[in-house]
Order: sequence, then C-alpha cells, then structure tokens
Amino acid sequence: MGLGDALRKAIDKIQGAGTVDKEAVKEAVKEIQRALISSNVDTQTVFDLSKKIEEKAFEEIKGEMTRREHIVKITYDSLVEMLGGKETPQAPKKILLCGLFGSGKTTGAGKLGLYYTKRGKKVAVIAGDVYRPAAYEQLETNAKQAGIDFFGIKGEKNAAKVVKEALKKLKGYDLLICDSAGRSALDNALVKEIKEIDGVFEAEEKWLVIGADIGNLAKKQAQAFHNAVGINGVIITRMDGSSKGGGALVACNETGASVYFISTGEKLNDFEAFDANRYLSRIMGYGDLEGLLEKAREAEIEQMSPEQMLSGNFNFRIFYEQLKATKKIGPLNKIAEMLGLSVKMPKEMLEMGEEKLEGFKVIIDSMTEKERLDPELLSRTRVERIAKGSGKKIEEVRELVKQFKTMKKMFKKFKGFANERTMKKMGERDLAKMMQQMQGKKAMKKFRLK
Ligand SMILES: Nc1nc2c(ncn2[C@@H]2O[C@H](COP(=O)(O)OP(=O)(O)OP(=O)(O)O)[C@@H](O)[C@H]2O)c(=O)[nH]1
Ligand SMILES: [Mg+2]
Repeated sequence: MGLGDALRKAIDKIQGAGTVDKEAVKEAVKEIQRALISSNVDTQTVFDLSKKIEEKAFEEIKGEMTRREHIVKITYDSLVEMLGGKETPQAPKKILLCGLFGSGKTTGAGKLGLYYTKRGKKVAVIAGDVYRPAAYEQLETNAKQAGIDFFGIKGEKNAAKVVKEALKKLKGYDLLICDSAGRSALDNALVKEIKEIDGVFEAEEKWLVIGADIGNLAKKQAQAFHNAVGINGVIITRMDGSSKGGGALVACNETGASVYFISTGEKLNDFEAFDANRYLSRIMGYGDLEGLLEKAREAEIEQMSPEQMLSGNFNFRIFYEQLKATKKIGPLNKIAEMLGLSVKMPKEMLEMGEEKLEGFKVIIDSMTEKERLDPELLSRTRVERIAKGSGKKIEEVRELVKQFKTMKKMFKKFKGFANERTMKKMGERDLAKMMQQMQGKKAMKKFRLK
C-alpha cells in the first residue's frame, strides 16, 4: 500500500468510527504513524505530528463542523505543514540536476527552462551528460522547444570540461541549468564525475530528480547524491503514473531538501511548482475532502469579527473574491449607502466584464503567494515579471494594482467606521453578516485561486 492510500485509510478510520473519542483518534494516529514510518519518514517527525493531532483533536470547534470533520481537518492540515517546506525559488542562478537513470533530468532541464523563461528569466542549459548516446541532441531539442539557449561540446567525454567552457561562453544569463548523466549513485566513477562537475559549476541549487515510483530505493539514492554534492531541492517526476511519490518524500527527509517541482507528464508544460496542499489531496485521492476543507474555511470567516475581517490584511486574494462578488450584487456600494458613507465603488469596477476579471485572475495566479498576501512587495521589476509570466501587458498589471488600491482604501474607511460608530449602533452580528456578504461567500465557494 502506498503512502497516500495508507494516509487515506487513517482518515477513513476517523470518518467511519462509531464515536469519535480519544481512542478513535489514537487508532487513527497509529495508522498514520505506520504509514509514515513504512515510508521511512524519520521517527521524530512522526512523533511531532502525532502529538499535534492528538492535542488539537479535542480543542474547541469552529463554526458548524462536527467533531469528526474537525479531526479530519486538523489531521490534513498537520500533514500539509509537515510537507510544506520551503517555497520554490523564483530566481535561482545555477541549477545542477542529478539523479538516477531515466528519472527525468534531461526533460526536466527543458521544463525548468520553460518555467523560468515564462517568469522573465534568460535561461540556458548545459549538456553535462557525456555518456548517454544522443543526450546532447535530446537536450538540444528540448531547449529549442522551450525557447532557451543550449550549450554543449559534441564528442567531448569530460563533463567538467563542458561545464567549464559553458561558464566561459554563457554570459549575461539569469539562470544556467546543467544536465548530468544518469547514474545509480553507487558507481564510484560516476560519483566522482558529478563531484567534478559540481566543483566547476559551483551551483547554489543542486536538485535531485526522482521518480514518484522509486519506492524503497529512494533512501539509499538520495543519501548517496547528498553525500556527493549536497542536495537542497527535489523534483518529483512521473506524478502522472499510479505511484504517488512516497519514496520521493523520503528523499526530502533524507537530504533535508524540499520538493520544489512536480512533473506530471512528458510534455514541457506538464510541470508545476510544488504545493503541499495539492500534492496531499492528489496522493490521497481526496476529491471529497475539498468540500470539507471549504466548509472549514467558511467557518473561519464566520468566526471573524468585523474588525478582524477589515484588519490590515487586505490582499489580492480577498480583492479578487470581492470583485467577483461585487460584479453580482455590488455589496460594497450597498453597505456604504446604508452606513451613510460617501465612498463609492468606481464604475469600472462595478461593471467589469467576465473577460477582464479572467485576465485579473491570470495575473494574480502569476504572483507568488507572498506577493498575493503582501501587495506592498510589487516593485517595478516584479510587476514586469508578473506581466511576462501571465502573458499580459504591464499596463494591465498596473491597472489591477490601481483598482486594488482603490478597494483597499474603501476597506480602510469601513474599518474606521466600524470602530467608531457601527459597533454601538448596529450590533456586531449585523455588521458581521454584511461583511460576509462582502466576502462573497458564494463566489468563494465556486471559485478558488490556485
Ligand atoms: N509520464 C512521464 N514521463 C516522464 C516524466 N518525466 C520524464 N518522463 C519521460 O521519461 C523518459 C526519461 O526522461 P529523461 O529526461 O530522458 O530522463 P533522464 O534522467 O535524463 O535519463 P538519463 O539521461 O538516461 O539518466 C522520457 O521518455 C521522458 O519523456 C513525467 O513526469 N511523466
Ligand atoms: Mg538525460
């Protein structure tokens, strides 16, 4: 049984238990422990996770969730947190790819190239695999497809030399990606070679490319590569197959590296930055958990006081949901009217067309999560990157930012007003209700940003 199935079984245990008492939680936690330990996750991590779940299982429940739902939710959240790790680097300078035969390094080099090119980087790949027949041509073709530059020396048998020449030739690039020969990692000659490449290339990013289907072999391989060059990132490939990558998690555990990307097919576009939440729901086959998590999110919003809702955390996520909601009923104007405020939503916001809203979504999707939550980060270079990444004009991104600022101002006014008078006059619950309407709960349910 794979890791995903085993975790799923643990959660099913809670969902299927007659009564959800301490015993039932203990049983489920045991199941999770077994699943993780048989995937070679280290015992301290497993222990911490178990403790967290047991502690939180019987805390106060938010909103209308049942105890059962609450426990499923906190279990899921704890697992996401365990996998979370670091955010995918947005501006690496040199990446050395290593890994087993056929794990997906050469295609991965092209995929990475495309990913970073879309984000405005100038990228070149280096043919560091001098063994595999036609590795040169394969990478060259990949590079062409991805629209990135390629460097290799045909017939050269010394990989370190290729890299050395590449560094001399490739000037003015934001990112250089070096492919390397597939190896079993236990072969001394090949380990020596990757060390040599590493010595010349001096990449700050050394990523292990590992198939989701590697299973028990993962630990040994990861360790060997880690000892040779020091792995600090992982790309999981073949996530489109039936295996769900338990082994790859072990690799992270073994090297202390985070998963940065997953590959889901043979095409250059079948590639995405790793998102712990999505990964977990994928390996656990959890279409049905979505609804539950949504319910929990709503419960959180319901629990918020108007002040919390209006507190300084206005960001692009909320902004987008607001726009969607506003399009339907224009609640901001209505509320403003009721409160006797002079603020008005600009007409262009109220009458925004589907197409424009869709465009805004694409732009917001191209932001990093940090930028979405902290709009202050949007410097000129970031705006340019986002425009490039989303295939939109810089003016469109600027317009989005401008509208965002307008709406933020309105939020501030509401906030001030809520603090001064409304609380006394209207009572907290009425206002909370209105704010919920503003949050556009229905729209949120149907539509969620990546
Ligand atoms: N289905 C699927 N196939 C993949 C994925 N990633 C790579 N492949 C395929 O796996 C095969 C091997 O990929 P390569 O990129 O050549 O692997 P490599 O690590 O460079 O292999 P060596 O150079 O021999 O070590 C190719 O046919 C790829 O198209 C993936 O995520 N899903
Ligand atoms: Mg290769």
